[in-house]
Amino acid sequence: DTDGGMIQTWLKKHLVNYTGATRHPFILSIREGTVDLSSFKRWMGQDYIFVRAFVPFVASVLLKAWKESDDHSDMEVILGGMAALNDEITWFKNEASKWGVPLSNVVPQRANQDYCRFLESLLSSEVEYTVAITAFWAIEAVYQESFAFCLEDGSKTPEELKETCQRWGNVSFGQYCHLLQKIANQCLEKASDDVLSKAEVALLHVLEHEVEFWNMSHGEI
Ligand code: HMH
Repeated sequence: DTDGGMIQTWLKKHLVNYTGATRHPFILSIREGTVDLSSFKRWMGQDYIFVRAFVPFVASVLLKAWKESDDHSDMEVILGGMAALNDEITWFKNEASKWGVPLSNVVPQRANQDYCRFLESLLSSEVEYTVAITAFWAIEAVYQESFAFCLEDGSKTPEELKETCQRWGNVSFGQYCHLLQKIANQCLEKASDDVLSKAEVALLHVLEHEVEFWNMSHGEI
């Protein structure tokens, strides 16, 4: 673990949790081509609500970077992430209308509410930049790893779902996640033990919320 930094160390330590989030049965079913389209639509409606709550969280990370980071490029990477979210909201609206998913009356399910509440808890100025950027990286990385897996050679992802998988599974989203990981590692390198343990807990919370989020696709409330 000499150059992978703290994130690499944590991913090894919590590999079971990470794999649970990035190789969830819902993702495996997309990759196998056996996914139930009503599950996919349910995920889509819920994720649109999540992404809308994700924007203020990313804005708060941007604010913390501006105040607390000594590296100017951090802000630019985070700003790029915000710009991508702007596209993502437009994409959701188009994609949902193609699938006949009405976004205006989606009822947020319990797991979604819990995840959004967790994001809200990280908005506070009491939450250190290091903790927030670690959570931010983890949230993006889970989607990147999950959807990239559906596009690997040998996957049987249905043609009509490939565009969704591309959204998070593409190479440039992967590079962006890598930049977030680098920023998080730089912060963690300088962090106190107290902040380190808070960041590790935040990472584990993200992984739990992501698993619960995928679980919602099954449909039981
Ligand atoms: C639940 N996690 C969830 N939704 C997303 N869109 C992302 C992560 C990545 O942006």
